[in-house]
Amino acid sequence: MADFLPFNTTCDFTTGVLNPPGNLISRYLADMQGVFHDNDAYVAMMKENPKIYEFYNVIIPEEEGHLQHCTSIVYPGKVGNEYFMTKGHYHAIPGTAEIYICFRGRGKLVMQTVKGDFKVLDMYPGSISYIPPFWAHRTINVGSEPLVFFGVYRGDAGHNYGTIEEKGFYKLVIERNNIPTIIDNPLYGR
Ligand code: M6P
Ligand code: ZN
Repeated sequence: MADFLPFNTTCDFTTGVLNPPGNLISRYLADMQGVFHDNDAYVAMMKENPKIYEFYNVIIPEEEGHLQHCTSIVYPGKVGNEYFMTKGHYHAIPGTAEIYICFRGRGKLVMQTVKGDFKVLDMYPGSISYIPPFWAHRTINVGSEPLVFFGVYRGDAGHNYGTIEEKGFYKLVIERNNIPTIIDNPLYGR
């Protein structure tokens, strides 16, 4: 690891774009079947298949001593009354934490554990959110501009999407009377 040389990446705080861009992953609505609770709204919106979010991963070895880091951009919008959001994941090594620093926009960071704990934090420019070991995490854009944030986590943490894909999150964030509102997920476990 001592052979790995220090380097800079430059981030545009407004757009979240990294230079060099590293590995850019874009997720469109078509990549998120079964993620949003209103399937009729999902099907109707698939005519446009909008981009929901994307993230720029700095290329780092997937090893314990390293730190993966990336920027994410979640676009504003809704599927039915549910805001655009990330898929969400546990880490493949579940006992590894993560930090998010928000640069732009308004978000909700939804977190849960397999034991049943649940927590939501606000994301706003300057917020530094700590996602402890064992907490699944998803980010939701509840504002009208892109939600842009930086994330950093242990090099070998990896992503476990399966648990969330099978069961979902315990709660959803929907718009009700123009206000982001947390409700029980009617489809949890189905
Ligand atoms: C953040 C980090 C990444 C994650 C990305 C998108 O940038 O947590 O590790 O990949 O958000 O979230 P997801 O992997 O759940 O689609
Ligand atoms: Zn993570």
